[in-house]
Amino acid sequence: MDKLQRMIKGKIPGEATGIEVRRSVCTICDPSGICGLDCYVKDGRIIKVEGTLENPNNGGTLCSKGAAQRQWVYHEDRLRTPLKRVGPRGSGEMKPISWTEALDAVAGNLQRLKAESGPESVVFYCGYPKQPRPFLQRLALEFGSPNYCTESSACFTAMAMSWRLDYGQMAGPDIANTKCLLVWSGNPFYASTPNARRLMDARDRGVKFIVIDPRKSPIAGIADLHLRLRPGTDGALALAMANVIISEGLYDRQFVSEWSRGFDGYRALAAEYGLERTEQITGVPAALIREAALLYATSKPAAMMPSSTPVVHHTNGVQNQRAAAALVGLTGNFDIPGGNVPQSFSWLEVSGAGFTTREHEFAMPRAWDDMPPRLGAERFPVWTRMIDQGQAMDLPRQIATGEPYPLRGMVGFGMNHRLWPDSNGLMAAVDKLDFVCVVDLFLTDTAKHADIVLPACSSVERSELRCYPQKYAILTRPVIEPLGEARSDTDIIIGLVQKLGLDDPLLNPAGSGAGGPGRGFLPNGAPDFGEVFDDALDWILQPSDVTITELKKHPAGMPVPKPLPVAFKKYEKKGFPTPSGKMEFASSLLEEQAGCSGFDPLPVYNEPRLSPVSTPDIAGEYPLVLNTGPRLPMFIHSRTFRLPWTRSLRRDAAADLDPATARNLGVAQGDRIEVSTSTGSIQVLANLTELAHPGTVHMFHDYPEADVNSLLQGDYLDPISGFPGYKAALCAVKKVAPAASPTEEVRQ
Ligand SMILES: Nc1nc2c(c(=O)[nH]1)N[C@H]1C(S)=C(S)[C@@H](COP(=O)(O)OP(=O)(O)OC[C@H]3O[C@@H](n4cnc5c(=O)[nH]c(N)nc54)[C@H](O)[C@@H]3O)O[C@H]1N2
Ligand SMILES: Nc1nc2c(c(=O)[nH]1)N[C@H]1C(S)=C(S)[C@@H](COP(=O)(O)OP(=O)(O)OC[C@H]3O[C@@H](n4cnc5c(=O)[nH]c(N)nc54)[C@H](O)[C@@H]3O)O[C@H]1N2
Ligand SMILES: [Mo]
Repeated sequence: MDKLQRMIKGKIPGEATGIEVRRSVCTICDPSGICGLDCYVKDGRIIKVEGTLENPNNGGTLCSKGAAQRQWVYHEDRLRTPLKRVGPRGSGEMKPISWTEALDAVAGNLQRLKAESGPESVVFYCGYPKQPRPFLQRLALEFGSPNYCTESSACFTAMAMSWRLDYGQMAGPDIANTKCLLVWSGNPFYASTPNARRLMDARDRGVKFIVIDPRKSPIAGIADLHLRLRPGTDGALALAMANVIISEGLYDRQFVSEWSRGFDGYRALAAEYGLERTEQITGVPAALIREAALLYATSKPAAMMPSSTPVVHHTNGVQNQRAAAALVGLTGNFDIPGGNVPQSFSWLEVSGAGFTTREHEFAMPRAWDDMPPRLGAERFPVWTRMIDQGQAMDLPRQIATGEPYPLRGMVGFGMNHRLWPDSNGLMAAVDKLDFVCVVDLFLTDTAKHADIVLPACSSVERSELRCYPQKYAILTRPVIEPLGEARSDTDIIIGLVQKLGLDDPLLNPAGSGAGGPGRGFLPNGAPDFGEVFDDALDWILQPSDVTITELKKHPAGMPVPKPLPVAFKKYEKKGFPTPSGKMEFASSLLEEQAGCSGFDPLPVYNEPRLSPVSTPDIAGEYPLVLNTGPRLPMFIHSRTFRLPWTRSLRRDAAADLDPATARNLGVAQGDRIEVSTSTGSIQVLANLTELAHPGTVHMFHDYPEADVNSLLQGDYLDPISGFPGYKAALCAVKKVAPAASPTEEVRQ
């Protein structure tokens, strides 16, 4: 082999080899793990990927999913053309059609439904992808439908709502300056490797870790204290900790008396959670609860790290999360260096990136009051008051009942029916709609039910703006041509805005309905909306010093110019953005809803709706707690099952059981078991692991062959947020067949 061939084989970039390193981002995890991605491109194809060294989030690293990027981008199942359904819904019988035909069909059906049943009859939905969201919301509202909703109906929002009920705003941990980190759920070693690296740095600095998690997760393994509670009992635990802190006189009297509302009621409520009683409820030894409360209250400053989901994935989730968040104010750790610091929101669900944008104005071209009520408005009034989206968990109900008005059409970007509890029920409901369009990279099991399927492209084939709490921003440009006729989600939305002839000075500047004023056409024949997209971003960025022109000069991203300074104790000047202007141990908003069950103004503890304590009769038949969706390092929701590298790391759908629980059931490693609830059953392999909580079955979600959400009831929801109780239902486990071979094992 000559030298050049060896250099090509070694993928050495340079003129001689014709290999160019182009910068992009990996959005396989979104938004917590948007990692900088260096793509080695030769002859228009990515031949290798690496993490971008300059990117402050990943600093040159990539996780197993990011490393499998090329299998994601070039997967043989990638959609390459728009499709039209020709067989029955769900059959997957589709025929390729042109973009013109596809967009005509979507726009035509939307106009028809609008004329027949009003614009509100069409639902615009976005799954886990974040990039299209402000654009899709703008399209929905301009079309006239209030029914814009997203996967945030089951992720993050309820946690943020809980903090907002207490403080009027969310406040993240100032990890860099803290002495003690109270990790209230969250497993960054599996769920966010960039964060895990920051936590390891904190650990090296001697920061104390307290971890609240039913499982012996990796972070629990390095904690000073690990409180291993029964899933869904967080509220009781938090109140018991408050009780210790208050009765030992360790709370911040000045903050509480000057800046809080409802403390007396809160103190009385906490007093009901003595250590022994709380040990019985949570399973955490009394002495350990006390020790954790003392460590958190006496370490100054101390920060709490909430996760976006596990605490609020419960039928009692918002109140549990409120009780946990209340400890921050109680101990005087709110908005101080090293405590929990609220920071303004920048772009695409990232706060604290050091600049503000006009994202909200962009996404909200109309006011909610000018439109009919949103999805879930009546059932989840607190959500509707606080969140600028519909609550998607109400979809099956409204489709079935037609109340308060019929829903007839749906446009779903990255829509995965397996997200919903009673996933099959949701799919059956969607099948009743008159018209469904799904936009995805793959012909997923959900997309097979659509009338029109549009091919989206991956992050390396599109332009997008992203930012980081490290005061850093990046604007990517496509590093390869889109596969086949795939298009970016935002281009699809701009195309629809123009096809529908919507009056939108930014996305339809020429006001044409004919395909737009782009700069001509892309090599794959699509109209080039690059300028429209860039101009829209520039408009959005107008209040900041970040500009598209400057970003273009820095393909790997750049530090935000003149980042907004981080200020502390902002409430001393402006008060809290709550109705009372104070931190609310007793929530004014919930007070208004008094009478609805679970809507107590104080963060009361109620058992999960299904639990060995609340429903002992059901627990007689289904004695184990079903805790679904614990993250696995190699999978992300439904996305990476089909990639050979990631799938090889855990081939079989499996449920985790602790060895003692398994022994009692007569189950051994690798045995085939049936996990059942009163709603249904699935078969998976048993994975015996000390990580698992005794008496609990932990099962990752979204496996096509074993969909754990088909075991949950569709109305198993938190009454305040509408979030599903993914993390505590009841189930039974039965051995179906012994392990196929002694070597058959699943690992984590
Ligand atoms: N690899 C990978 N990474 C991901 C994802 C993925 O699917 N795969 N998903 C992304 C998304 S969308 C999200 S929202 C985040 C979630 O990120 P994390 O919350 O960090 O991850 P989880 O594994 O869902 O939950 C964290 C821990 O919460 C514990 N837990 C479960 N139930 C309870 C409970 O009732 N109380 C308490 N205190 N703890 C409980 C679990 O045992 C687990 O160890 O991860 C993101 N990152
Ligand atoms: N049982 C249980 N269920 C859960 C959870 C749990 O813990 N337990 N977690 C919940 C949480 S926190 C979350 S965030 C949700 C995850 O929510 P989902 O939206 O179900 O997440 P994904 O399966 O990652 O993505 C949905 C679809 O988006 C497609 N997609 C990927 N990238 C793009 C893109 O750029 N454009 C377009 N148009 N499509 C794209 C994917 O191919 C996929 O089909 O699941 C929820 N469901
Ligand atoms: Mo999530």
